[in-house]
Amino acid sequence: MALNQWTRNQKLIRWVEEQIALCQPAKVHLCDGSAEEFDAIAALMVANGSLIPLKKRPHSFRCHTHPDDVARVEECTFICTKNMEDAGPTNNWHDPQLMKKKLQSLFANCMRGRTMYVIPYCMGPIGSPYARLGVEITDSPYVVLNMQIMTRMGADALKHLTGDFVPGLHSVGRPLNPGEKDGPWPCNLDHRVIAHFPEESSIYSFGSGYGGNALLGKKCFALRIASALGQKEGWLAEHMLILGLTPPEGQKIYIAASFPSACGKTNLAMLTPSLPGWRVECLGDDIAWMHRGADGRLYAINPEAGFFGVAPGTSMRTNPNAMKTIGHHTIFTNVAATEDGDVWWEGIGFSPPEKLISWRGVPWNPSEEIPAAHPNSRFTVSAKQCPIYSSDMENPQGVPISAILVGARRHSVMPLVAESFHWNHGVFLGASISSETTAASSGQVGYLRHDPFAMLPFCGYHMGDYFAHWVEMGQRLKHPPRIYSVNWFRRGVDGQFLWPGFGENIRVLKWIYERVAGRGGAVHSPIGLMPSFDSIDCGNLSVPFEPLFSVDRNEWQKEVQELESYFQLFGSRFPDSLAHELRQLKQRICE
Ligand code: SAT
Ligand code: MN
Repeated sequence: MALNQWTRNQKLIRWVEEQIALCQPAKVHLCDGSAEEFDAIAALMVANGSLIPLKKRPHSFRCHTHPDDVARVEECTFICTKNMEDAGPTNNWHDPQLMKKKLQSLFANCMRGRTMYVIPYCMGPIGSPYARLGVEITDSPYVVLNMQIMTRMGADALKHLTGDFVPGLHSVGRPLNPGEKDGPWPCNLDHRVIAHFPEESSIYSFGSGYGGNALLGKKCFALRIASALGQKEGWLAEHMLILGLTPPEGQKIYIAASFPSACGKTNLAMLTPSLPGWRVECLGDDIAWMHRGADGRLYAINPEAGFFGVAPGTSMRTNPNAMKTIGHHTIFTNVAATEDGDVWWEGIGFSPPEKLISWRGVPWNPSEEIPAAHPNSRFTVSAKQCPIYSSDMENPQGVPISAILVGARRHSVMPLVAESFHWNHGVFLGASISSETTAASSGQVGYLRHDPFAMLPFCGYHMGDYFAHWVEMGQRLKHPPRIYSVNWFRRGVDGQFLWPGFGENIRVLKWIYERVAGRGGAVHSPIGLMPSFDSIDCGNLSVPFEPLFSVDRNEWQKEVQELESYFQLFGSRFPDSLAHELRQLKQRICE
């Protein structure tokens, strides 16, 4: 189909024509998002060996990425603003003009011998006043299939694409010479660049085929670009799941919760409560866009339509809803495979069969003690397949948020849960988050780093301004949600987790529910309000209360010192109100 029959949007036509001229693809495919299109592209990939159908799961596939292209690459991710200051001290900054020059030369002829796919998509329910449109151009058929699952992609989005949109250009960065056969997982490891231009809301990604670097609707648009838009326009784009929580008797509330990548957002979003009568519904597992409603409450939509979840550790014990979600119509990336056409990963809940194909696509040898599935292996699946999917996800106005959780992975210091004294103290709790790193980003795993609101890799502007924006949002809300810090990962002296987590996390949610309803008991601690011994329903769980909630003054003095030096990074852009919270904390700790 000709471009001008596909759309009448002149800006879109011009932009696509420019990218064709620049990238010189062999063919152009204008995506319609249909099931037939998905099947045809999947068939092409199956034919060239890059996608393998799974006999045991209807309409599902597995695939492998290049062994060195398995996670987000933060060191290759840039925020390009005219003034370096505006990207802030936590982002890699690049001069926009110089970056554009570099990109022009990287993208020149980069799609030679390949098909260029043009993907129109909508982040958020189509027609919602809070939804935003994007178009991704890519030469990766894997990206097309994933975008079809992860976003509202295709003809419907295109109908709404009459005006502005966020353009995103992606290439694996490996042009093909005439007669050259494509490799199994093309990428260009030496020239990876994921560049964001928040001042013009555009994205360029070169050289990587991994999800978070290549599915541009997700982290690039829905977090980095959207957070910068939100700051300008008065809303929030956050790395948060959204869930609905209904008690045995009483009203449903909605909760948003931030945790760094691979710290259990999907598990919490799909929680199966261990307490009878409680119900959790899933509205999203990764990203929330939140705005002020006319009633002065904070409302959230999930801009995504699917889950790109971490496979290892997912089992019928830890997340039965996820296991049921991925029974069909799922793409698995970098998992291990069984001989009879199924998938396997560490922590799936049963031993591997004798013969297994590792995530690298070769027979797995258990004696080598390297994981069969990559620790950051993923499943891509539509949210609608989740047994506790909530149709509230399609509500164009979003859902009112009663509580915000800011979580981290900390083996010590942070208690299971603490409630902030008030909004600014809650923002302080979010700003103070540090977490142990995971395999979701390339680099060392398990070291502690500051990760405010789990947004360190995703905030598209100066983090000091981001804190100020949070403070300001609270001032504009008549009924702001309560803010809680949570940590499921605290360990005892024996090195074992103190809290069982997963379905038992409902006990923490129950306490939060009761607090929100104005009933639950709490005691004052220097770092926030904590459940009193009898206000958290531990039933007959044998968990040690004291070590889960203890506030060690020595540890906390060090934490305060660390925060004092970290917050200096933000200079004059660090809000006074948070500096005040830090001073107050110091006083309470030293009392
Ligand atoms: O970056 S991804 O979207 O691929 C996954 C994550 O790190 O949350
Ligand atoms: Mn994430």
